[in-house]
Amino acid sequence: MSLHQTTFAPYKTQGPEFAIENRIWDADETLPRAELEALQVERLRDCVGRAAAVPFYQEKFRENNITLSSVRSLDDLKRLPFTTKQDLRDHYPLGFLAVTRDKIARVHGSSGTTGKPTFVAYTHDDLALWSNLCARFLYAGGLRSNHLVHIAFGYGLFTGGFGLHYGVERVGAAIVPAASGNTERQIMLLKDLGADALVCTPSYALYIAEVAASEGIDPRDLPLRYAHFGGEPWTEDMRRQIEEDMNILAFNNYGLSEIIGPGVSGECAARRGMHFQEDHFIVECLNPDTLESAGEGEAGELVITAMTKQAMPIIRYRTRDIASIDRSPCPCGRTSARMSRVLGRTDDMLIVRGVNLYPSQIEEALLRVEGAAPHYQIEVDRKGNLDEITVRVEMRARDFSDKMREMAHLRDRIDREVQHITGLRMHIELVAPQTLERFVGKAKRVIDHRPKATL
Ligand code: DLL
Repeated sequence: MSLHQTTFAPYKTQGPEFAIENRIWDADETLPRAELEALQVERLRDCVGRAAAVPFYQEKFRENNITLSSVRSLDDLKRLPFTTKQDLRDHYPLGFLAVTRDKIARVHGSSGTTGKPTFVAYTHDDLALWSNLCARFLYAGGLRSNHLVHIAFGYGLFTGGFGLHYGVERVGAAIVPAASGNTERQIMLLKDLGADALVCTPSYALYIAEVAASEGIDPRDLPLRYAHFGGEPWTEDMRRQIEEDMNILAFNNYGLSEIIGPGVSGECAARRGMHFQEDHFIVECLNPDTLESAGEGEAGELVITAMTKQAMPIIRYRTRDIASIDRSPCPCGRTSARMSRVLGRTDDMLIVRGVNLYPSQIEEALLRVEGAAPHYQIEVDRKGNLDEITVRVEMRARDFSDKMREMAHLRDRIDREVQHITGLRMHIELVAPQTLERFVGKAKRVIDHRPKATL
């Protein structure tokens, strides 16, 4: 029996019908390491060639004397420039295009620190690649062509909905494109249509289970068997809870829009980390302060090069995500390195109900409202199974009033601006002047009570 036919029993006490047959979607997932690395060098060179069409890279290459002949091995990656979210912002909206605009097939985006998103573009080939990469991890996690998949990710600029949608289609399975919101309706669809697999953020799955229970429906009785969760951090404890609450097997997948969206890495049936799709993305794990390689198995910032994307090749993108990389062989037979859960971020980005949120967005909203002082505090909690945000805004003494109507009006205006800029509903609390803590050094504006993953 070859490794690829191994059957993995889930680690929890579900029946044998949950055991996952380990099948590989495409042969490139099992390329011997030497071949994989040779392919990476070839693709990295192609990528540098294509990136030279982007003014940002052109300039960086010139400054650092980088030509195609300087890229001969993977070691040469170290000489290439980093790319940050700020670089993408500085070239808003599509200054990183390496193709002419008529070659673009789609644009997605993710929230930025201000009201404007960061846009990413795809050619038709990029979209085909993306579907295949999503198909790989979905298939690794038990999805088969006879399944029905309920997708409860937003369909829009966010890459979650469309990315997973076409990945599921590529596997050949059927889809209920439920999109996000209206949880009662989601439960009705899950129950009546009988989806086998659920695709959404892990916190939304917990919430679905909770709402179902409150409606007198035992979520364990739903026909669901598998779930593919991603888009936000979660923990092993959360996995256990969701699996128990819903009687399913849950898999983790990771991605970010700047690189491609979901499909950057995902778990196989062994569930010992997320296989990085290294034939398309090179991953480095660096100490975020020194930018030296983190030691084997040590946590560091993931820096990713998207070698094969045509519309927007991206070199050494600093993800700000902290994780570790495991290069030991995996029993599933895939030869790629695996990343741990995301353990944290090097910046202050929060992910709330699957939406990326920067405290500076809230600051921007407050600046638009006369009377809201610059002192604010954001508290994030998981109430029941739903992320909730409270924003406490300190009033300026001269605007502080005992007239209920005036205060309510001010609160509503803040509420509207915050929702307009972030796309999220939050509780807005106005507090009296001089009540919020003041800071000498870096302000600590965010208090996040949600559980965090550890290595
Ligand atoms: O969240 C892409 C995605 C959608 C991945 C659906 C998986 C499923 P962005 O909106 O650009 O893209 O947010 C990317 O989300 O840098 C991480 O901080 C976080 N993130 C994504 N997946 C995971 C995960 C999508 N499995 C940012 N665990 C990334 C922890 C995750 N964090």
